[in-house]
Amino acid sequence: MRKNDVKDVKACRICKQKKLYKFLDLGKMPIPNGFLKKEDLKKFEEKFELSCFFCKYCGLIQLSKVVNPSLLFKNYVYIPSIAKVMMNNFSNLSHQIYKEQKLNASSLVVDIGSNDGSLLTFFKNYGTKVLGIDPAINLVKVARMKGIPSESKMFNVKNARLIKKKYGSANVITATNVIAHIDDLHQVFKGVSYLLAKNGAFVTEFPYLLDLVKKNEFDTIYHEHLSYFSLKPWRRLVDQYGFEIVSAQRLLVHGGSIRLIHKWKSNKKNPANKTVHYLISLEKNYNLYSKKTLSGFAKKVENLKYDLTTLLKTIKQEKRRVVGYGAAAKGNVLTNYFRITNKILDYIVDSTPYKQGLFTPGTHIPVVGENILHHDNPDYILILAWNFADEIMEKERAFRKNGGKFIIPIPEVKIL
Ligand code: DWN
Repeated sequence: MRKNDVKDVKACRICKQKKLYKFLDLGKMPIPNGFLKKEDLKKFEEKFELSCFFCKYCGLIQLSKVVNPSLLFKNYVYIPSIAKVMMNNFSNLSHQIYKEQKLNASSLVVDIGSNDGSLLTFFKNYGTKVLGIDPAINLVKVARMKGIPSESKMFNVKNARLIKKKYGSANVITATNVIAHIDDLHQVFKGVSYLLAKNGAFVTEFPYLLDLVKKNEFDTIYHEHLSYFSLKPWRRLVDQYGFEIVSAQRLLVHGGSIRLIHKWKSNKKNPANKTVHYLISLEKNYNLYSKKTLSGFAKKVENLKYDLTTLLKTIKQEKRRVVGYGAAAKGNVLTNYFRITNKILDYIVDSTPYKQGLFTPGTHIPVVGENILHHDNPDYILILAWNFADEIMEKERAFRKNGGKFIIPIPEVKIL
């Protein structure tokens, strides 16, 4: 491992305090989207510690280590456009923002972590100007081919200045499932403060910690996600930069997320304060910020590990076959931590072209297209992309009609 491949977190990312308490340790494992080519299977595979701190001062949950982003995001295989659920979410988001922010053809929408341009395509179809920012060169090329202007950069103050100089201020800045991936949150907010127009809106969407803890979604904890946000620490961060939350909505996507719209603070009455206070009260009533709750979460993970590995062992002893569905980053965390390898899952089905033909990191399970499943007859499908279970079971309803059974691992092990 090279010196700058990983660094220790010594202070809280939001409040800079050093009162950090480790409550979850998933051991060392490879990066979750580090899929391997066949010829690389015998090569040494770098593994990085995956454990979580709780900041006793502001409440932020964060990884104890930061893996160099160039190892994680330079050539990225995750695209949101595979899942209908995600595209519906982007459609709703763009419609809501276009209307509420009264956007028009002269408006500029900048998307931080724009991936393959899926979200911006909806804004472009409304006629607004769009610009994507993403470090993944491979996905920026895809976005450009779709007619979405995109810059292959990390978002920070320096690049915000370059963007403003070239494209002007942004009427809307969106950041969906990306803020949690960024180590220096203060750089992001300084960049947003510089780039956002005075009457602009900063729209963020990320998995909500209250859902993660309540629904045992431990496998969404991985090296890409440096922070796990809840309203209490998040409000502290936005407040530092002169923003206020003017809308807060809980969403079902990714196991439970939250969409927040931020505007520059004004002396106008902010009706969203009630919702923000309500959500923070939910967090406190659940004792989200207590060692007892977080240690209890770690115990629930061990129970889940016992339940699923015992079920799979029984299935294998009865000479029956199991395959996985959804070569998701979260699936690679679950299979690595539970040691579910290619000895248990014959393959994992995934519709993402970039993942097919590759092998999962650490567990070396082949990733195949749906057609392999449609010509095969396994007894069970373990849905690793459990956040899309309904969509997947609907798509593969013939499998169940032929007597096959689905296993859903989260929030608890269920056979359907
Ligand atoms: O933050 C992140 C979240 C938003 O998405 C990224 N860091 C990485 C990524 O995490 P993930 O890989 O766990 O995301 P998904 O979207 O839950 O992965 C689902 C996988 O399942 C994808 O590889 C696509 C696949 N899939 C499929 O093959 N057929 C999904 C559906 C719905 C399908 O029908």
